[in-house]
Amino acid sequence: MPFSEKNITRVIVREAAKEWEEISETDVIVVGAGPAGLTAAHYLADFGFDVVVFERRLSFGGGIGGGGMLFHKIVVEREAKEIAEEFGIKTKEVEDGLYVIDAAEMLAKLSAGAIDSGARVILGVTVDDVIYRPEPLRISGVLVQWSAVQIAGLHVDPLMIESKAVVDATGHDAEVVSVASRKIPELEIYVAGEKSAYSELSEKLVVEKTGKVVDGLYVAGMAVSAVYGLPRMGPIFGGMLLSGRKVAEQIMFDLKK
Ligand code: 48F
Repeated sequence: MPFSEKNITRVIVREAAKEWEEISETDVIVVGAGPAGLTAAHYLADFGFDVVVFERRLSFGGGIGGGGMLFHKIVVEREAKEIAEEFGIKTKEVEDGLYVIDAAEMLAKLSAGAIDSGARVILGVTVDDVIYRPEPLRISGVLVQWSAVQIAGLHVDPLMIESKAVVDATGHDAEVVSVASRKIPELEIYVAGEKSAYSELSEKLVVEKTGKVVDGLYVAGMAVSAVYGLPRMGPIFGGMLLSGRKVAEQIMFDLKK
């Protein structure tokens, strides 16, 4: 079957450009392919939304791969076990109510679960700003840039993607909510910054506080702790899974109204 180099180039450029044209207007943008973002993307896609996940790095999983201080295991509590199992992740109860999961398995299966549900994941793209509209004041999309351009420090204007909802699942820095707070003061968002560790309390509060920050902008996962000044929890990940599912359910409720 003859082909030459030009065909390879054409296929890649044409197919990627086609997808970028489609995603220029999408239902939900999830920022960050960590545990919270991947879980949210899976449920949102299952609910029937067009979902794009932008991930800064060229890899999945955020903090999953590092386990606990590079020990390749992760803990989830009983409340989150069913979500892990829905992704086909094996869990083993090792202490009362605490289950251990292999880090690589969780990383691979959450990623596959999000993609198999129909979410698009685009790696190597950083979200560095938001689109807003007044009256009613709301977030209506994001600005994206190749991570490589940012790392190189090049002055290149980003592209813009419109959406009905944006999920900040960027982890400890809550990057999307932070930029909105800094650049759109009329939103009156105050990012408190996360507190030191109190795992049990944090796991509960992170789920409770997951949800809408302002119209069009939602927060899930560790970013919730950053926004609301909650304690951190360390390498127990049940809250991330529960938070990802909760934000998806809230967006479904809000967008179906
Ligand atoms: O940090 P991360 O894993 O966030 P998470 O889903 O889970 C937190 C846990 O890993 C752990 C913990 C709880 O058990 O304490 O830390 O809340 O994943 C966040 C992902 O977002 C990407 C980043 O590379 C990572 O993969 N990310 C961060 N900022 C941006 C981004 C950005 N501006 N644009 C695109 N991706």
